[in-house]
Amino acid sequence: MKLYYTIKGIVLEHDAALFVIDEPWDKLVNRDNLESYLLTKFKTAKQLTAAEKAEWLTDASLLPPISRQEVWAAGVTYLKSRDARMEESEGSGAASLYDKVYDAERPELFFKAAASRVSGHGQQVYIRKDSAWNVPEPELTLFINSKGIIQGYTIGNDMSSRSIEGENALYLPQAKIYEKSAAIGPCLYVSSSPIGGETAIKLKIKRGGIAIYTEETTVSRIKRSFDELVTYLYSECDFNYGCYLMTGTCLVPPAGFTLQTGDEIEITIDKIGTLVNTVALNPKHK
Ligand code: DO4
Ligand code: MG
Repeated sequence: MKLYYTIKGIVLEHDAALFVIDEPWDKLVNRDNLESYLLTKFKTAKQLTAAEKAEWLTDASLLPPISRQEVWAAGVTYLKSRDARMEESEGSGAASLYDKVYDAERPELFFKAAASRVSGHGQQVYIRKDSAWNVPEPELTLFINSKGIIQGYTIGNDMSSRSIEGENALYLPQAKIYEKSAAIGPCLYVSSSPIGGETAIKLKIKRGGIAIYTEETTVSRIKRSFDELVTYLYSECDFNYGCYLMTGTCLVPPAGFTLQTGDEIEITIDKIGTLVNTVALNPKHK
C-alpha cells in the first residue's frame, strides 16, 4: 500500500482504490506497525471517487512525503560509488578514504536534509552555481519509525556536486547539502516485508525531451544490510517522528556527464513508482 501526502490531505492507495486518511502525517507514519494499522484504517475511511481522484492526486498536488522527519544518507555502500569517488578525488589525495570506508565496520552516514529543503515528485531540484560537475544519485530510501523499525520505502535523489566533493573531502557537506538538493517521493510505500535484492532501480535523464542517459541496477549489489545502517544511525540519535535514510547510490553517470538546467531526472524503483524532478538553479542566482 502507498501513502501520498498531497495539498488536500493524505491519500492511501490500496488494491487500486484511494482512501482519505484524516490524521496528522507525523502521528500516522510513526505508528508501531503502520501496514497493519492502515489495513484496518482503510475499512472506515472515505473512498475517493474517480472525479475526486483527478482533483486529489495530480502531479501538481503532490507534496514530498515528509513533515517533521529528517533525511539522512549512507555513502559508499555500492562498489560503483566507491570507484567513482576514488576517481573524482584522485588529485586531492582523498581516494583512500572511500576505499577504507567501503570496507570499514562503521558505515558512512551523513545528515542530508531538513524537510524544508526537500523536493517532491514534479518539483525542481537545484544544482549549485559554483559547481561544474553535478549528478543525481538515485537511492532506495528507508522510512524508519521512532523505535528504529523500517516501516516503508520511498525513492530518493541525493543530488551531489562531484567537483566540490572531489576537490576536498571536507567539502562534502557543501557538495551535498543546499536548497532543493534532496528529492523524495512520489509516495511512501508501506510494507512490513523487506524490499528484495531483485528490486530494480532505474535512472533516466532527459534533455529537451530526449533520453540522454539511462542505466539500471538492482538493490542486491549493496554491500551492507539495511539493519546495519539503521543500527548505526539510531545508536546515538533519537528521531521522535521517524526518519528517512537514503541507502547510497549504485548509478553513477560517466565522468564527462553533468546535469544542466531544464534536464528531467526520472528515477524508478519497483513497487514504489517513479520520481520525476526538473533541474534548476536557485532563482537568487538568475
Ligand atoms: O562519500 C560520499 C558520499 C557517498 C554517497 O552519497 C553515495 O555513495 O551515495
Ligand atoms: Mg548518495
